[in-house]
Amino acid sequence: PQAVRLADYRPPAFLIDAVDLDISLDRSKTRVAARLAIRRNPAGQAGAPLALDGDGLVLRRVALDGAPLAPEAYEATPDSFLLRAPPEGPFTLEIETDVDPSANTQLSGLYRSGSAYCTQCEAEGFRRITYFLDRPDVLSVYTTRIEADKSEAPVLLGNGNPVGAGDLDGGRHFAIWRDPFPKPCYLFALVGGDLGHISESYRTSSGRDVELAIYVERGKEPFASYAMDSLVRSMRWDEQAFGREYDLDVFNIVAVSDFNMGAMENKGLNIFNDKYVLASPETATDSDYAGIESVIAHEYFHNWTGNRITCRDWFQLCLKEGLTVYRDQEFSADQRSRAVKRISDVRGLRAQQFPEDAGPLAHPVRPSLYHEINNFYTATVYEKGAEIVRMLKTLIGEADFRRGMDLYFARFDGTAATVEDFLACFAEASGRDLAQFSLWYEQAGTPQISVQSDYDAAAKTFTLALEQSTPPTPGQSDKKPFVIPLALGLIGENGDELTLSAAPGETGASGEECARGVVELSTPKRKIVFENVPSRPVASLLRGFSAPVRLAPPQSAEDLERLLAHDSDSFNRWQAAQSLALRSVFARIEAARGGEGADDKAFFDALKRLVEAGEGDPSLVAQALSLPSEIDIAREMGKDVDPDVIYSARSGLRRDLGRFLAPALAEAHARFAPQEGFSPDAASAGRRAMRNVALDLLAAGDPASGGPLAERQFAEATNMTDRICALATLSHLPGAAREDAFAAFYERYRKDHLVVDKWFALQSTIPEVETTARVARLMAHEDFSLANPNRVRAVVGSFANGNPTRFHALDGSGYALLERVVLELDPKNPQLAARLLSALRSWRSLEERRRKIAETTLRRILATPDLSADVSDIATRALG
Ligand code: B3K
Ligand code: ZN
Repeated sequence: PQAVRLADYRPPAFLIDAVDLDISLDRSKTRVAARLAIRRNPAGQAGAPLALDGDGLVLRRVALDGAPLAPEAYEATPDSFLLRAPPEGPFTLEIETDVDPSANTQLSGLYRSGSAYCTQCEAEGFRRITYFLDRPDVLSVYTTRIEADKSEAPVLLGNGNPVGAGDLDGGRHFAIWRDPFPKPCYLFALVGGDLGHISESYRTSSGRDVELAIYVERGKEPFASYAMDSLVRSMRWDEQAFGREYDLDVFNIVAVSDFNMGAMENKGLNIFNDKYVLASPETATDSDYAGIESVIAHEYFHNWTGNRITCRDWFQLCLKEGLTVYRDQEFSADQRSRAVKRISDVRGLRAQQFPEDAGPLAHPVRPSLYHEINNFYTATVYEKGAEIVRMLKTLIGEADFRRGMDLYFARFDGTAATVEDFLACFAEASGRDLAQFSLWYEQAGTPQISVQSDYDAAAKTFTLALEQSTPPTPGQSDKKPFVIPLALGLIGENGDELTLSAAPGETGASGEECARGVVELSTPKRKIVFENVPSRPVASLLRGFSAPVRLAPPQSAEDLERLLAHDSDSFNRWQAAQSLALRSVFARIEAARGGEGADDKAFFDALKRLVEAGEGDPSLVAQALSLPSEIDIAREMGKDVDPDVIYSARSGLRRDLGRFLAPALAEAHARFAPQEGFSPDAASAGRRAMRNVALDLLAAGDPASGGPLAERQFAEATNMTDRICALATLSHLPGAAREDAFAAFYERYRKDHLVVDKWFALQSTIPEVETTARVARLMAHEDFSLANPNRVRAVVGSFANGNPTRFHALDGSGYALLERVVLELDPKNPQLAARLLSALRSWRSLEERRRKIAETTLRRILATPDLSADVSDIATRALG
């Protein structure tokens, strides 16, 4: 396909003010009648023909202002519709198309999930339903009439408010929905099916009543209650934190089992992957509960950031996604533990976005060119996009940030906006020039900050010499300096927090910087001198991960130990533990090559004190004990990565740590045994996290005692977190006990597809040679299907992204498995196939032998005939 460039943006030549749809649902032949009220855009190109987008459509009938169109007046293919000489004044175009929902395996447009009809239109699925100006800057008011067999689809849902319904002859019935808020077509949705639901009334802060409902597969209604609870809390939070109220009479959520991503924010009718709706203590883990809470919030928050204010074009995707991720992260932080939430968000950013930014698929948060927009729903656009919003708030302060948001909502409500529009509001609210700050949207790559520190005991001054640099990324060889907010503090000898006082003159930090504990690095280098420093301090840098950067070089072990014991910033205490663990892993790798071994005594002692302290937040202790993953370690290595070497070094650390801490861990495992009753709240989840990290380390240290302990916990568990964690621990211990546990788990949960996904996923990540064959067997299992994205991700996604030693096996068997699946899936569901293939995005950082096999694999895939735009785009850029 053609490259699309931001620089080529032109306003649409036509606008579509109103859309009337009449959709008659049928399994294989759904009739879509669209009546479009069109006029020329005064800001668009004069005299242009009307070119509508289509994708695989069958045209039945077309009429202009009520009269059938002569064949020479238009040109229609399945993928386009051209009206050669449209009227100069406003006109009505009626178009009737046929679509086949049953044949739609791409899960884009109108398709069937189970026995229900549903839609997914973002980014370009509406054109698979009817011919349209399928671009986000064309906003229309929609009225949708949906007709279906009443027995097959008693529930008929659309965008906006319900305005009519009735029975028809022949067992058919209809419902009419009207959405008064102009919206782009990517926010269109409909659902028809025989669904159960739960409902609740909500009164907004200004006293409007809203009827909330969540629709699920019949019989699953009780499992939607946590999602409903999350929705109500999200609605209240958005009123309080951002002054945003809901605006329709109803808000509906529908859970479906076949969905390409997490969920979709269609106006008034969110459609969800049921993984982010359904939960019960028996079937959902704490991280499932947290995921439901955040995705429900995310989609709800889109009502203002995405729907009321949408994007002018798809290059502006971060305008709604980065901002909405920022909002959902803040919501979860307020509902749970802010520190734990920050740690888990940063873990996610480093695991997903950093590798993307460091490899061939790197792109700016606002890209300037794409071939397939569906490949840009990335960690960079979403998670780094959220970090930019967070940095903006850190730089201008909370009050100006809120004023900027208010201005943005007031000024751009009802429009399709740009990143420039957004930034202008904050520049105005804060009086600050954000021109350099906007580079965060333009330049890809993760900045690296190096730090030299020097303590002058005679002068009692402490000097920090900071330097930033950003590596080249595809299409961007030279980088300008970013504006980087660096939150910091100084920890004195006794572990006390020192008051920052800057030396006067140009090397000083400003009084405001000192007071806030945030310095700004906006030049390539900056030297800062602090005075009145009584003894050599340790700098706690990048507190709370105040910017998406890498800090180098790592601090000394002694400094890190001081931070781990004393830093007032919980994030940096956790970071110190991670850094110490990384040091240990690298020392072990050196030792295996004949270098000096690791001396972990002080590190292990510090962790022991944490475990034994027994006070404070167990979830933070659990985070400190959760060692960097193999993927974290590979990323820190950066080049010539050998996953086998990483695996054995990390396993060695886990074994030694488990042995060293064994008594403390056994005590913690017992101390945090389940209490009466189950609560998904953060405090209870923290207790379970601590208990399970203890179990896992115990078993790593001594399988002979840890194994039976895990077996017992597996058998006696009263919730899914404890059960699946026990199974995960067992999964690393080869033998009959493990296979028995997997069999028992399957027997117990075989009817619950979301739990069966866990069963598949866990087996795919077993770090043993035999696993690749196991994965092939799992793909032949009666419950496996390429048609269900969750299942494919559970088996193949988990293998490719969560099992580094097997996926990167030296015999190429892991890549061969991925290649086979990608090519088989591509004709059916290209979006999913492309997503799976991006598991190879870091191939260049591998050691030579693996690098060669990965490259050959990518080249072979790219040479396959009839590849989708999605997969060929990923393969091309990965090789580029
Ligand atoms: N906006 C959707 C993502 C659509 C992805 C299309 N390939 C979900 C979300 O970010 O809320
Ligand atoms: Zn989103």
